Amino acid sequence: MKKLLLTTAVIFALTAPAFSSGSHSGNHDEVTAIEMLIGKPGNAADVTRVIDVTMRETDDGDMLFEPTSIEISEGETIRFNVINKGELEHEFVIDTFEGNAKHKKMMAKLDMEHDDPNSIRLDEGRSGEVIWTFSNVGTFEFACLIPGHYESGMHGPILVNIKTAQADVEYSTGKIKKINSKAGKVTIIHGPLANLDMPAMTMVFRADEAMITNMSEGQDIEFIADRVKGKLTVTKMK
Ligand SMILES: [Cu+2]
Repeated sequence: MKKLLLTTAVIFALTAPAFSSGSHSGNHDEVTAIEMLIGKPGNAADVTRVIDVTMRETDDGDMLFEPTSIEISEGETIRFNVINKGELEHEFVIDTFEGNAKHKKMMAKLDMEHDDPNSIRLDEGRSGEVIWTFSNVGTFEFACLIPGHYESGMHGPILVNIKTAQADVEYSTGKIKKINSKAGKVTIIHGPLANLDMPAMTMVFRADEAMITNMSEGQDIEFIADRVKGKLTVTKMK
């Protein structure tokens, strides 16, 4: 009797995984355990950048993500702060185009609820996060795979670019024309700004207090400017 029970248990153990992977029609479960083409689950401690993602419907019956496309440098670990500002349930899934297309097909048959590290599903008004390390260069996709939502506009490309070394940013030359320390602004007659793709001209830049203290009108400088919160800012000077 004992022997018979044991045999039954063994048969069940062998059958169960085969059945569960069959119902998922593929290696859905295994995929998350290993590194995916798009990268791998990231650690909160490694986050290099935060990207806010909004999901909502429009009055015209469209559904969308904001932003509509995402650009990332190879190796970056991103915290996606995802918020559902719509009135329906939505999800944010990142994968290859093929992966999403396959998943979408399955979802059309059965509205599965994802709980993989590369996705988050949110009820209306809720927010959550996905932390992901993009270890491979390529074009990937973010999407909502709830039936009908992709077709209503809920998808966009993720471009993972080759990493450009910070050391490659060249200093530009300039002459300080005017300083407005109160407003944190400085007018510089400058040469081309290669990293910003800007020709030589005279422009107003932001600069923090410490930077301005080291500046005087008429001074020749070498500097690096970048967009900080949408404003052209002097980030380095020598
Ligand atoms: Cu959706």
